Amino acid sequence: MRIDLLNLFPEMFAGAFEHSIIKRACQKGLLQIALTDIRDYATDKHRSVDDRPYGGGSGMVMMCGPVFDAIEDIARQDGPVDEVILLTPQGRPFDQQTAKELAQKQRIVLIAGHYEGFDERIREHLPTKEISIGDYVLSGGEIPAMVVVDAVTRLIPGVLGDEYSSVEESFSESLLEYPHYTRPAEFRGWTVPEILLSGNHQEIKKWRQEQAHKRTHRRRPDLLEDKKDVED
Ligand code: 4F9
Repeated sequence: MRIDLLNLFPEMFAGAFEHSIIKRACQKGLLQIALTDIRDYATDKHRSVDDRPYGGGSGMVMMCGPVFDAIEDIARQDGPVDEVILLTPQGRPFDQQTAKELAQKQRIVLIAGHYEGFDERIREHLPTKEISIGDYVLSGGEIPAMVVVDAVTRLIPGVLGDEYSSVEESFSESLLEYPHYTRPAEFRGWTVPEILLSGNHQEIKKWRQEQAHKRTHRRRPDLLEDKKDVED
């Protein structure tokens, strides 16, 4: 899979993709990340990518020209683009289901803007989708783009090793995680639940399922409601 990231601060992404699972996915050739600086497509001597809003008001707006030129240029490179996505607070709320859908694609383009937002003609006339990672305002779309890359990368076939078995996932999906423990069995007088030391794998599995359900019910009942919708 190839992910193109159009943005104004490519340096922000440097560290984010050089560790752990994303790094491994790139090394294995399962993922290719291409950063494009929108500023490279500015046409004036100040390399402007934003301008004051028509109608007045505070803040700056991302201009059409550099974004259209950048998109059209990268679309000419490599294979066809399956999806162009703007990261904005107005977008579809990002969730695991969306991540799964994106992980099926061969090539996606994520556009991370800055300033007050994009000129409306970008969302109207580029074939884009919009994704929000949550109801809060950030300084720009860079961190949301990193969130999407991380969630999607984990779902590309072959990226995660055998340690994440599909059997385990089938019940934990859409539930919160059960409690985890590691050595020592006693720390400052606090012990690990007896069952986990029992070696009885069937009972351990049952206990974990119960814990995951209890925790989800208590903290995120909305997740159980969602699940019911799917089953109905
Ligand atoms: C984008 C917030 C996606 C949440 C982009 C300011 C944003 C955002 N999800 N906030 N620019």
